[in-house]
Amino acid sequence: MDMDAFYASCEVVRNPDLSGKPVIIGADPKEGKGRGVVATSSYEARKFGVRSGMPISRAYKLCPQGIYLRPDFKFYREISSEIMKILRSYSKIGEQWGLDESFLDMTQFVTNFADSVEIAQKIKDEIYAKLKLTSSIGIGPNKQVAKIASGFQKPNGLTYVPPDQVQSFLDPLSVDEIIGVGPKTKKVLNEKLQIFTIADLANYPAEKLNKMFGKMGVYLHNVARGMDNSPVQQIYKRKSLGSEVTFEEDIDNFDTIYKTLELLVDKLHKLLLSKNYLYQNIAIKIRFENFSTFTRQHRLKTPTNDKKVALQIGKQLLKEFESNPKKIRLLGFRFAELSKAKYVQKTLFD
Ligand code: TTP
Repeated sequence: MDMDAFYASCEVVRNPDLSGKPVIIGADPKEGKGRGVVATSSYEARKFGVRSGMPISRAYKLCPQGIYLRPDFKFYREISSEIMKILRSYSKIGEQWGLDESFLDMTQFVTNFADSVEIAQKIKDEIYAKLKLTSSIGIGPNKQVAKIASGFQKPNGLTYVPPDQVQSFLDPLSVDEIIGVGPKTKKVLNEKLQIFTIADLANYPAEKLNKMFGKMGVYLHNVARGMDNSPVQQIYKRKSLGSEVTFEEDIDNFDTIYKTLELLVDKLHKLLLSKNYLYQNIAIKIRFENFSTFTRQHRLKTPTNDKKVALQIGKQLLKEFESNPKKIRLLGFRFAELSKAKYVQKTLFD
């Protein structure tokens, strides 16, 4: 189950006047001069080309008439816990991803796959009745297929992939539909191996994938053939790894800030690897001399343990503060939405 345009939909619930309008959640666009990115947008805003992760200045160019709101995580968390409560009443075996996604293992409640379609519709109806939010559900014989199916007919979708149709469902899809295949892996698959669709991947020799990607290659080969044995389990959604530095003296030199960020990322990344975690969310915290404190966070599409990505995002999140004339008192960094790594990805060119 994956909620539709989650943050934006929550805002519409709070203020029904926004219904049907292009709502964009993220940084302040400051009439096109704003920094930072789009967290999400309503489907109406997506018609203008607005997408998650896009610079807010670009979103503003595409959709100046949009309604731009800063995220209110506390509110989204409250709604999220209502949703998860509803899901738990259908199955105790659940695995929550972020605030708005969850896998449910329905094995013990159904005698055949088709039964779960009816249950999924009930879940969607109950979420809508109680919270006025639409969700999309995918049903399949494993998590990978269910997740891809959940995004297949968004928004307000319900897609059922019976076991004997898994391969024909997966075949035409782009490789980056697979959990863990981000832009970098997609690029290597496309450009080096001429693999574009999941069918291309399924037909590619397993040994070659293995050589190129290590354990990730085995994973790719299996999921392209519809195989995924990973259990639905409670992941470490509440866990995070963070640290803060209060400077001896307040500073205004951003080179020092970035160096400090590097040290924090380095230290926390070692810890992350030693605990075999992946992160999906990065947050920074900055406190100025007058104790005004700001946090910024960025959520990745898929979990990773890549240090470079962490540093790059951390720097990006800090950028908007560069122009602030006040001195800086404290800097914090946090890896959040941690999950256990199921496979260890080699660097792509190993
Ligand atoms: P998603 O489930 O990826 O997206 P969504 O719910 O906004 O829209 P849909 O699934 O219908 O396409 O993300 C869930 C929330 O996480 C989203 O509402 C906002 C947040 N988010 C970010 O903050 N940054 C991002 O880059 C993404 C992708 C999501």
